[in-house]
Amino acid sequence: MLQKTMRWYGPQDGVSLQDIAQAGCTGVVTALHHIPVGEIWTDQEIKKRKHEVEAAGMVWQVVESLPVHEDIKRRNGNFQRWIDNYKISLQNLGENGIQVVTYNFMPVLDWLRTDLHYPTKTGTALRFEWDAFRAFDLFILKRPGVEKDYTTEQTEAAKAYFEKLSEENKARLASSCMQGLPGSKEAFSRENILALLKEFEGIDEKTLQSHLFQFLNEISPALEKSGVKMAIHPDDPPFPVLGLPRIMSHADHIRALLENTTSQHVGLCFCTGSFGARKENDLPKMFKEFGSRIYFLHLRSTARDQGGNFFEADHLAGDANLYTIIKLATELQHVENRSIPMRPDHGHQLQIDAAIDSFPGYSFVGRMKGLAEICGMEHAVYQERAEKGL
Ligand code: CS2
Ligand code: MN
Repeated sequence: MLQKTMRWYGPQDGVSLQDIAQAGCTGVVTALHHIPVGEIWTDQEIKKRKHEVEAAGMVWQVVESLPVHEDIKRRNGNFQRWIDNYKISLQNLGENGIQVVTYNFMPVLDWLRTDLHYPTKTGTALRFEWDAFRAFDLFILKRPGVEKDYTTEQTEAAKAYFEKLSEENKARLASSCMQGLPGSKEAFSRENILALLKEFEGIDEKTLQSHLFQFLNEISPALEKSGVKMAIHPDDPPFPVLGLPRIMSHADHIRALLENTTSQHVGLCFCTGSFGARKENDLPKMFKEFGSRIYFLHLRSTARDQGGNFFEADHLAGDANLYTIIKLATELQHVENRSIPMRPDHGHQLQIDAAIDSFPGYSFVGRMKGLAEICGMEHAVYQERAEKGL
């Protein structure tokens, strides 16, 4: 069976560990958000969090994220020091029995949506719309050189979109696109983002890819020694944005990762919602090809439209066929005799969730609904297997 988990942002999260346990989770996905990026996660701090989770009757199943310092992505500044620290953190995590680390290698931004409260029949969902995003880029961020990234048609459409927005909705768009990193309540500012983007000038897809592979090969001895597996989260959304390269958006990117790294401890966080936002990504095919290197599963669905815009659909709806993925995961677990950690990833914000101070996408009741639907599908898969005598 999949190991049922939910993300917990630590003591600052409005959703408590008891809530998560009551939802039927046996594990928690968490991170030490209070430790500055790059610094060592000490044995003491790890133990403190681990005991907190265990006191609620669960285990700390996966770290999400042990963030990779921007210097490592650029391979300049203090990158060597951050890599050395990273190895020590991995060692400390391994010694505490935490064996999966999820991270991403997206420069500057961790994830991006243009609307955090897109109304659906069942509450509100996170949405990404190209016109809105281009309007942000062109008329709010006013990124130097932005014009050359878009066609006249795209610019016109973004302009028309922007002109129709009320002042309040312009501010909403800005704050949605500039929210801070996971676990932080501090938003980016325009100046902030522009300065960070400048630091990545001249770094293209190939360069960023080679920085990722070098980083992973350098930490591989520490991974093997500590037993920790690195599960990379796909780009979210899986397209280049703000002129930044993206290197974990489709199957070719995954193949490149596996071909250029040496350790079996290098693997994937298979996020159906992120990969699924790109229509060429055939999720079942990808799952079959890369299954043995999937160390963590994020289950959520996205509904795309013709223009490549998407919103986060209910777990039983949208374009990702989660039933097929759960079926494939069940087969894989039997063949490989292992149990894969899974979290329902995001959920809708239901009316009742508004009363809880949670992070966007991490509502309690909405995620619990997603988890219940996932459990139902998994139950059906097992029932079917039993009927077939498997
Ligand atoms: C999530 C994460 O968007 C996703 O698929 O799994 O990327 C997460 O929401 C971000 O890290 C922000 O917390
Ligand atoms: Mn995800």
